[in-house]
Formats: sequence, structure tokens, C-alpha cells
Amino acid sequence: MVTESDGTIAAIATPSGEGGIGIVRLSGPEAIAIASQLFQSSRGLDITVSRRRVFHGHIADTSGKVIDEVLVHCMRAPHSYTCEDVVEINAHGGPGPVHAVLEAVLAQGARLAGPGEFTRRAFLNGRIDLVQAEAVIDTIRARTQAGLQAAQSASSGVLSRAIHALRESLGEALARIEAGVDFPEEDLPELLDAALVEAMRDTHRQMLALLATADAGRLYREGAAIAIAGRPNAGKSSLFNALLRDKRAIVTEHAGTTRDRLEETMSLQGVPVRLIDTAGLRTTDDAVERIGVAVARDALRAANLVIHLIDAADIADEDRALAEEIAALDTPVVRVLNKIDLAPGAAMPADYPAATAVARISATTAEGLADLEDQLATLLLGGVQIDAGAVMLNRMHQKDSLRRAAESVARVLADTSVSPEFLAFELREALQAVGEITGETTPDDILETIFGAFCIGK
Ligand SMILES: Nc1nc2c(ncn2[C@@H]2O[C@H](COP(=O)(O)OP(=O)(O)OP(=O)(O)O)[C@@H](O)[C@H]2O)c(=O)[nH]1
Ligand SMILES: [Mg+2]
Repeated sequence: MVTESDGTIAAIATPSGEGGIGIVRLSGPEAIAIASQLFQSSRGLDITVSRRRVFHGHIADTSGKVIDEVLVHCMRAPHSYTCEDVVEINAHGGPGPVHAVLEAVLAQGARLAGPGEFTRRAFLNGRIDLVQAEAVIDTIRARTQAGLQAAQSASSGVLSRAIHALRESLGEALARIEAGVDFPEEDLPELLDAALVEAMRDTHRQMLALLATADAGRLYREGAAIAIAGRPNAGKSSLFNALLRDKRAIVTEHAGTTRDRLEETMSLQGVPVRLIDTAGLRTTDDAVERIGVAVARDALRAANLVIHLIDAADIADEDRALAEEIAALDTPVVRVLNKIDLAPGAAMPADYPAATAVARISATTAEGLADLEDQLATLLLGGVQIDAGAVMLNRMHQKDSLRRAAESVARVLADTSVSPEFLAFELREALQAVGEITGETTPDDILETIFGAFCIGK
């Protein structure tokens, strides 16, 4: 992958296929000069000197042949996404015109941008930090309103500010200790005075609080898989449909209706969820159903959470066997009595293995459904009551860095009477780790991976 950040880059910025408009974006010192070579203004304006920002006209190739009628949008450094000169050529939205414009731009000396290269330039030029750059991709990929809100929150800089506040207090502590290291004959017991220790404790608490948000942040971004399991006819497909508010799966009174795994995406109180309906689990001689049962077992193993559905009007020994099988998976399980409209007095057998939560519902009357949704959302969010707009870690690597930083601070707090060199070492480690989150100290290979995951043109 290209890592140089000089030169002028170009890429198609809109999705492939047909649309109202298609945009070719250029960024770099030659962006406006290159566009001016190809652009014929309908009012005879020269985009290299005009103070306007939007121009109407045509793009023609080097032989003068018109490619398309366009609007050209010029954004001069540093007032652009990348902080460089940026030109966006708005052509008609179709693969033909957009590719022809890109070819013409490349022929004039622009280089095809790598994945995420525009955003990487915004990062390298200091317009956004790494947290915000990553939030760009999360914004693009957000699958629910809450996911979008979480990405926007990170993009607006609230997480960056929280990280900077941590860096500042770590930096202050380090400066105080280093001053002590430089003058070892000074009063060493004073090195970590009570106020400094208290400040470090506070920093450590803030780190732990932020760490506790990581699972929720990841969930809003990546979503979770919930598999519905149970004996044939328990009402799994009925519940699947009820949660989706859609008649997606076939429901019949015949045991063994669902044979394949069905999967749909839904928003569970803002959490993107892949909901999976499976074949009823039983031993069967039917070859097709047997495959379905094997597929169902795989789905259970892969899920973040399992709903074990039991027919309240027909509780049997097989339900216990299944409860034991699911308990052995080590996945959180919500055990649900269904069809309580048929058996209002039915109770969950007390001697089943412990479940993470229990509920009573009727998939047909929707009784208990809202409570079940509450329970599922709470379980997925790990009991952390967190608003999607709150300060939240969104990524595994952020969590990993912050965890290492918190461990270093914990070692400082564990024994403040050790040598100042040791304390300084731990604080430097913590600063390094925290800086990896915002990008100040992130190794190049990690940056490669992060920006490599972007699409070309972003
Ligand atoms: N009265 C009542 N009937 C229900 C309820 N839930 C499901 N049923 C009925 O139970 C039968 C089986 O429902 P399904 O949703 O197909 O059950 P399933 O678990 O998907 O069954 P398989 O796919 O065969 O494993 C159907 O006749 C449903 O109408 C409920 O809460 N109350
Ligand atoms: Mg079914």
C-alpha cells in the first residue's frame, strides 16, 4: 500500500452503479491545476484564479472531446476535508461518465488514491485525530440510528477530549516525578505528595469508567447475534416474526417446519442485532431435518446470546436436556416460556441449569414481548446503562491500549514509595498507550491496517 502523503490523489467518491450524480474527488497541491486542464467553464471562468467555489461546465479529455456536463466544486487548503486543495467533479451518476472523468484526471498526473487515503490525509494534516478518523468509517457503516449516534459522538470529538484529559493528567504527574529524578538529593518522600496520588487515583478511576463502556461501544458498532433455539413447535419462528414485526418465517402447527437457518437484521433498542431462527432441536430420521438440526447447533455456538424457547403448554424432558446442552455452551441464555396465553399458570421447572435471565411471553398475543426486548438489550449491553451519544470506546484496539495504560497507573498507585525512575517509566508507558488511541503514538503498521479498512474514495 502507498504510504507517501505527497502528490495529488484522485478517486471515485460515490458508490458504483447508477445514481443521480457520481463524484470524482481530487486532493493535493495540483488538484485545482489538474481539474482546470480538463474543465471548460460555461461562463468562461478560470478555476485556478476565480474566487468562486462552484463552477458549471464540461469536462473534456486531452483531445478536447467532451466527456460530461459537470459541476466542479473547489475547496482550497486548508478549508477542506483533507486540509489540502480539494476538487470534487460532480458528473452524471453512472459507471461510464464517472470512470471517464477519473481516467482523464489520472492522465493529467493525479495518482489513484489508496483505501482511506483522503481521511488519512485529514489525520496526517491534523484536522482530525485517529478516533475521529475511525468514526468516519463507523458513520458510513452504521446500521441503526443508535449506531450512527455513537459514531457521530466519537466524530464530534467527545472521546478525543476525554483521552486528551487523561494524557494531560498523566503528563503532569510525569513532569512532577521527572523533576524529582533530576534532583535526587531533594526531599524524595515528597515526590508523590498526597495531592498527586489523589490525582492519579482519579485518573485511574476515569480510565476504568471509560473501559467499562468498551463492550457497549463495540456492540453499537458491530452488533450481536441472537439465536432462537428450542424444541420443534415451541414457537421459535413465531417469536422471530414477532421481534422483526414481519411475517418473515413460515409458521405452522407441524413440528419440524423450519429446516434451514433464517437470519434477519433488526434494531433492538438501537443495538444492531442479527436474529437467527433455527430448526427445532430433536433427534429425527428425516435427512433434511437432521442437517437443519446440525446447522442450528452451529448457530447456537456462534451466537452472542441464545433464547431458549419452551412451550409452556408442553414442557417435556427434552426441554431439560436442551437446557443442559445450551448451558454447556457458556453463552448467555434467556430461557423463555412461550404460549402463556394457552397455559397462564405454567411455571419454569425449578431444577433446570441456571439461565442468565428468564421471561414469559406469548408470541401470538405479544404479551411479555416488550419485557423480553428490554432484557435482551440490557444483557447485550452488559448491564451498562449507556446512551449511544455518551463517551464510549468503540474499538478493540482502543480498549487494549487503555487497559495497558490503566495497568501502568495501577502499578504506580500500588506502591508510590519505589524509585522515581520506576514511577516515571510506568507513566511513560501509560502515556504511550493512551496516545495510541488518538493516533499520536500509533505505530505505522497499525495505521496501515486502520486506514486500509476504508473504502477507496473516502
Ligand atoms: N397460542 C399460541 N400459539 C403459538 C404461540 N407461539 C406459537 N404458536 C403456535 O405454535 C405453532 C408452532 O409455531 P412455530 O413458530 O412454527 O414454531 P417453531 O418453534 O418455529 O417450530 P419448528 O420450526 O417446527 O421447530 C404454530 O401453530 C403457532 O401458531 C403462542 O404464543 N400462543
Ligand atoms: Mg420454525
